[in-house]
Amino acid sequence: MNQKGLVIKSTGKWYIVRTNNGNNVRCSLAGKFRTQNLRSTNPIAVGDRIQFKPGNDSEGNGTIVVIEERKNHIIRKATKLSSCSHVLAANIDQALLVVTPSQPRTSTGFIDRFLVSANAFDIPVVIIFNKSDLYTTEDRKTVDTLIDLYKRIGHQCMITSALKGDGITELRDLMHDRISMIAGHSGAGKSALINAVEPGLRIKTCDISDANQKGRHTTTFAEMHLLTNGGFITDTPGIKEFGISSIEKKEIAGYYPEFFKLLHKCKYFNCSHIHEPGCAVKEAIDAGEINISRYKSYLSIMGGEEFDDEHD
Ligand SMILES: Nc1nc2c(ncn2[C@@H]2O[C@H](COP(=O)(O)OP(=O)(O)OP(=O)(O)O)[C@@H](O)[C@H]2O)c(=O)[nH]1
Ligand SMILES: [Mg+2]
Ligand SMILES: [Zn+2]
Repeated sequence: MNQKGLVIKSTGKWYIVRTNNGNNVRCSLAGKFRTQNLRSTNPIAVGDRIQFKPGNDSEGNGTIVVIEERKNHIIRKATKLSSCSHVLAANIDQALLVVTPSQPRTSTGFIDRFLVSANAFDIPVVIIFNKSDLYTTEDRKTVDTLIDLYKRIGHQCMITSALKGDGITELRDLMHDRISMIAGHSGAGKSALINAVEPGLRIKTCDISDANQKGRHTTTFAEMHLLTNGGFITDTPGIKEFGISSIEKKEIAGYYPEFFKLLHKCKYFNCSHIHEPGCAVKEAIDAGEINISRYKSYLSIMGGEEFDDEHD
């Protein structure tokens, strides 16, 4: 008989499935799933609820035979021009986006692309500004400006230092009893933050490289960790670029909440806020009510070639 479980780790070849009674079972994927949806590099992601046939080989490996419907997921393309998508995590209550002003630097374009993808599934995103112990006066100003910007459009923001422990109690409270995923560039401190919240986990972390101030891709597979006080946190490998996937071009503006709020004031009901006259969004930008960095990231997404419908 099939058993139910939760995928807590995926290497692409093997899946570690946690059963309802807390056992971890190594499973492979039934062949039929491999050929479906070739545009995705991973038909099953961490967080998926599945059914498996317990194995009868000497190692007790199982075979995943049913993938239950997902409540939501965070999906991206590795590069803007890539034709393959990758699901970072499925069935999450919230996403934690780790941002650093330097070492490595996170751009607003990257943040906004992540937010658009999360908004498409109504997944709340908390922005975590990490490595506060390293901030220069300039970094601090940048972070304060970004916090002001993202709070205004409805995102909770936190400042943390995994190294010094700042903000870790708040982060622990935030993760309590929720299924969270953490994302960001390599070296931003995702694994270090999880270790700070839950020291028993001892996840491997690694210094960023001196030469280019970038991370070394220490975490290579997404993995869901159980929190002792309740909840799960999925650590993910660092991502360089965030290509939009599975969203149509005409939907993008709807995932910029401050643009969406003004759409009814635009002259055209289907205004793209790019070239139309009487556009309330452009007026709000001129009046300084909408941040120019948000409009720039919007134009970059709209001008890109990452939309699936255009590749078909
Ligand atoms: N100074 C300082 N260093 C930190 C902080 N958080 C993490 N680091 C360091 O930054 C480096 C990278 O941290 P990781 O936790 O491995 O980064 P990651 O985001 O998990 O990176 P990938 O697994 O490669 O995606 C490590 O040397 C950490 O010790 C912090 O708040 N302050
Ligand atoms: Mg890591
Ligand atoms: Zn408009």
